[in-house]
Amino acid sequence: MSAELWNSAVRVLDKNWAGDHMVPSRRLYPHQWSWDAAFIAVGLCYVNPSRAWRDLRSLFEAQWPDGRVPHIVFDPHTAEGDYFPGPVFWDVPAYGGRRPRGSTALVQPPLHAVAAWEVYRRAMSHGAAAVREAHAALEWLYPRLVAQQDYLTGHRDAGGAGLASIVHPWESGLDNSPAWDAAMSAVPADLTLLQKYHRRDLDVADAAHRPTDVDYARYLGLVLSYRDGGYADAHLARDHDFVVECPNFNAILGAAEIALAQIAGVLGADPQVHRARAQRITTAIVDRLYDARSRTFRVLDVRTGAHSPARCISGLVPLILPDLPAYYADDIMTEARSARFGLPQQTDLPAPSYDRTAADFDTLRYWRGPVWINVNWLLRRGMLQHGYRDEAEDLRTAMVRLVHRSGEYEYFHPMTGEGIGEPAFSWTAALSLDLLADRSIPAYARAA
Ligand code: 9WN
Repeated sequence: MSAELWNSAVRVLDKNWAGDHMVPSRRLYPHQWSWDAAFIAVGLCYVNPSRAWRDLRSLFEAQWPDGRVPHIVFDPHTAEGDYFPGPVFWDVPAYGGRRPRGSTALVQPPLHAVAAWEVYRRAMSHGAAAVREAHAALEWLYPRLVAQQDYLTGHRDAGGAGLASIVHPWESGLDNSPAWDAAMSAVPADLTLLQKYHRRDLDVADAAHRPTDVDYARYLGLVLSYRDGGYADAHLARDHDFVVECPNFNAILGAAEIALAQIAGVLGADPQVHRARAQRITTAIVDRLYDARSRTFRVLDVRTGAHSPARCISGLVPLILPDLPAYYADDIMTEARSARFGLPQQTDLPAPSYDRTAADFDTLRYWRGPVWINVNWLLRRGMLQHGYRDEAEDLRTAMVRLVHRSGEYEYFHPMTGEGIGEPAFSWTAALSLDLLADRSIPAYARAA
């Protein structure tokens, strides 16, 4: 089983390589996506470390002067009509010597430092030239990764407590999650936008899987209002209609500082500053995103100060923080094992994206129920981090079994395991390689 899955995952990554970057999938996502590149690098480095570095480098070459790393870098060879909303809709001006309309203006979870560290620590098994390549790549990336963190904890600290706010559900990576419903209900839905603009996702994907028109109108409206303000971040909490702090996004922000501490150590820079930042982020996540009544981590609406009522997989991801006190790690594991996320007896599948017991649990619609490999990969990493080795191993085998049985799909039906969304999806393929190869306890275990 392992060899078969390994070979087919490698074939997916070969097919999706576009010369200097990887596309998430050929049909639905024909450009480069930010957090996809991080997940992809984690697995691609086993078979082609040079491509893993090239992909990360292509992404960071599109970094804005203010430090933001765009959520999509547009491929100039892809026609405008092949993806919506494309370059013309975003209308990003030229910056840093790059052509205009080269990227979006949103961000995604900053998993790249974690990915860079993973690619670096695997370079050893590829020989001396790969180690030299990895060292040079880290030197190039390090200041850029730091600038990314500074942007997120500076410009995006709309809540004033040292966490990053996201200003659009697309920034979360968990786009259509019920975690946004409460905050999104206050965002105007101008349905005439859908007469003006054509939803290309519905041409290539099943409407029952994709966001509703009302949600999509809100997505477009949020981009247009951010665009009208020149994509500036001043006064976000006052002027922007959607400003939230997400436990998944901020846990990755904290994990990035731990990885930066490791990278700084290799490069002779100061690791301590990163460890201190990681600690501050963990403390702020606990202070602001933990709901003591339900003993879960929730999305916080910065504008209203309210926690989202939805229990989503994003609330389990703070487990990746090594400094998270055991008390909270235990709560996350209780939630993960419960009927809401746990592996029910009739299936042996990884965790769904949303509470299985919720009345609006949806087995098909994007991030509202289906199983995704990337967030389960994060959850497993957190389990290893906090010593839940048996559960981590069960989750690893559940993921490998699922992808082997159903194929490298974008996501999976949470009851049957059937593959849905895009086939030949890059991060599912890449993370399968990592899950097949890596049974070790991560070597970054605890911030000293
Ligand atoms: C919008 C590319 C991206 C992922 C996101 C996933 C989806 C796009 C969409 O695809 O988002 O960015 O059309 O919904 O939700 O996590 O990065 O794979």
